[in-house]
Amino acid sequence: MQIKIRPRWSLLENQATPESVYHQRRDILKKLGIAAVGLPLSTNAHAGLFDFISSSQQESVDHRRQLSGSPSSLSNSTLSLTPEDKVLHYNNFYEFGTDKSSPAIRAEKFITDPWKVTIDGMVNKPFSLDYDDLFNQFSLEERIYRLRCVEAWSMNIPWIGFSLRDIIKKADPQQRAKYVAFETLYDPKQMPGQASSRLGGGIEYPYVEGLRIDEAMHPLTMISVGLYGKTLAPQNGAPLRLVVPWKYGFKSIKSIVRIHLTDQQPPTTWNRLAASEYGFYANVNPNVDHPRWSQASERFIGQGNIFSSRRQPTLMFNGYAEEVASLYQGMDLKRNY
Ligand SMILES: Nc1nc2c(c(=O)[nH]1)N[C@H]1C(S)=C(S)[C@@H](COP(=O)(O)O)O[C@H]1N2
Ligand SMILES: [Mo]
Repeated sequence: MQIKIRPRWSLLENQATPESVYHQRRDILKKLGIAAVGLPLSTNAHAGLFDFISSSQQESVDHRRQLSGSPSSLSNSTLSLTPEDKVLHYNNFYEFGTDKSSPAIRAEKFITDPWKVTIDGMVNKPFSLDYDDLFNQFSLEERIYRLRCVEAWSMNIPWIGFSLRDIIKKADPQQRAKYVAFETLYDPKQMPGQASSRLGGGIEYPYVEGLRIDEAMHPLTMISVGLYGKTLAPQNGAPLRLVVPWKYGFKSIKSIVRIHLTDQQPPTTWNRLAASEYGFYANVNPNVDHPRWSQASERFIGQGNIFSSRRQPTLMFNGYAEEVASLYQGMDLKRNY
């Protein structure tokens, strides 16, 4: 059993969750053999405008695998988490259609096992991982992160996974590698949005994303393989997706097949589509508005119904400024949006 040094953002979870829930949660995670490193959650809670959308969804079959041990009810009773049902039914995954309810329906039969993801480019030891490697080769931990979509809604999600840097280190990166490029699966037979420009929102596929190497190596940057105690559902980017909690959600690319180290800043899907609206950095920033709407506040998707929906202020770097602001020292964040 490895001992983890808990960073600042993991310390205060017991202040955010009722104590009984907190302990219950720890017990469950221990049984699952997963290390829990939480983050302080603020008093947000309560409903989102879109609750009625997800509650009107038809229930689809849940194919997700329990990650191990007993059934997990972790934090379901915690107000500050976005309910699992909403994480599963309110999605952006344009490969399966552009409206929020489509991915859960259209991705239901998406094949995520077998899977192959390749780490290559400017590394000394390129390698590939198959489906089982994702769950066996890295020590999984749970992390509750905020997710802030550029469309000004947000969720708090208990992800399971590991730091991206665990993968990168294993590949022995070369000094000249300055960026990391990511690519989603290209398979129009399975992904109807890739076969039809109308369904897929006019995006050029495969979906691609990128990070600077220091962003990629930051311990908060995560590869997620699960949420709410189970493997990811296809609509959330199974079997593996990126989670960069201080950046707008579109950086957190789903269903990854390639991680490529390079010395050039890689193209990114939303920047290609509308460069004036979506930059390479896409750091959450309440002081830099989207050309068409304010980013100063967000609608939190929580428990409850449409009548109790609420807005909350958006936080600089989505609440992770203390951890990541130093990465951007001296940079003009209005120009590098
Ligand atoms: N391949 C791919 N990854 C993607 C997207 C997408 O359309 N395709 N949408 C992004 C956007 S805009 C957001 S907000 C998040 C949503 O993740 P979730 O549906 O798991 O909440 O996924 C991101 N990753
Ligand atoms: Mo998004």
